[in-house]
Amino acid sequence: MLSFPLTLLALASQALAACDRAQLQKAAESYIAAVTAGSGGTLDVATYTENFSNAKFKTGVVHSKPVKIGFSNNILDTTNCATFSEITAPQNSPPMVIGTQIHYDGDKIAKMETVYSTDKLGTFSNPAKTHGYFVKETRGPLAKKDSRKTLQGIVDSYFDKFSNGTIQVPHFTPCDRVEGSMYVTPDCTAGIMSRAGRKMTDRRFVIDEDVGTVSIFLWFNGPGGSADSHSFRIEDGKLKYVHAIMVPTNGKF
Ligand SMILES: *[C@@H]1O[C@H](CO)[C@@H](O)[C@H](O)[C@H]1NC(C)=O
Ligand SMILES: CC(=O)N[C@H]1CO[C@H](CO)[C@@H](O)[C@@H]1O
Repeated sequence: MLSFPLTLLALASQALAACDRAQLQKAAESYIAAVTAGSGGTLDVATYTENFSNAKFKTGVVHSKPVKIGFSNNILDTTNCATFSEITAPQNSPPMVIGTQIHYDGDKIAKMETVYSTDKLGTFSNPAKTHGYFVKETRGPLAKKDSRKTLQGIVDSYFDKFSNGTIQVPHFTPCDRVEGSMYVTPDCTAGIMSRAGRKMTDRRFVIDEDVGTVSIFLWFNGPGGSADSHSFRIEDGKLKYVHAIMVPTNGKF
């Protein structure tokens, strides 16, 4: 009888521990190590998707073989117990760009989603060029933090702009957008093709206020459109960098 409440207590303290920044940092580093090792490491993943298709973590495309990582960046969401890792592997065979959201339940991985492009798969995909753009960015912790609500609001307005062109998204000049081989600057919101009724659905956020960075996974143009990973660096309420990894699931985006 005594063991029951004790177990609950242990579970509760684990859940809190996993959402601690230091713990999430360690978890993100274990993920990067698993990508490098290629066997899935010791990670135990309950639900896994690749380009929004259900897949098996250890036998899917991305985590079944060692990946030669060129650059990686992790963000930590202590409110949602989640991380987002962005990886370039321009020297890998095949070259890849990878975005992975991981959602923790205590110290267990409840759900992992990976969107990846290669030199042959994805919109404007070009891992070598993407890598070159990513490594030039500056992304330290921010002195003045925006709230979660502000950060998510800016990202929502970016995607709402696809169906309502009059929406203005605050941004720096320059603000840079990287979409594979495409580099859009000094206005990173330039070229958004607005059309009434365009759908940007099933938005899943990972938000790190310390570095003003938001990861969003969504169906670009609705279910069956493109599996989409976008990330945004926001400073002082304005966009600074935008990244996109987009994989059309039916040949068009
Ligand atoms: C489009 O956005 C503008 C500016 O935010 C807003 O005033 C307007 O109501 C929006 N239109 C529609 C159809 O949602
Ligand atoms: C369009 C496309 O190639 N999508 C792929 C995304 O990844 C999954 C799992 O590796 C593949 O099954 C899809 O074909």
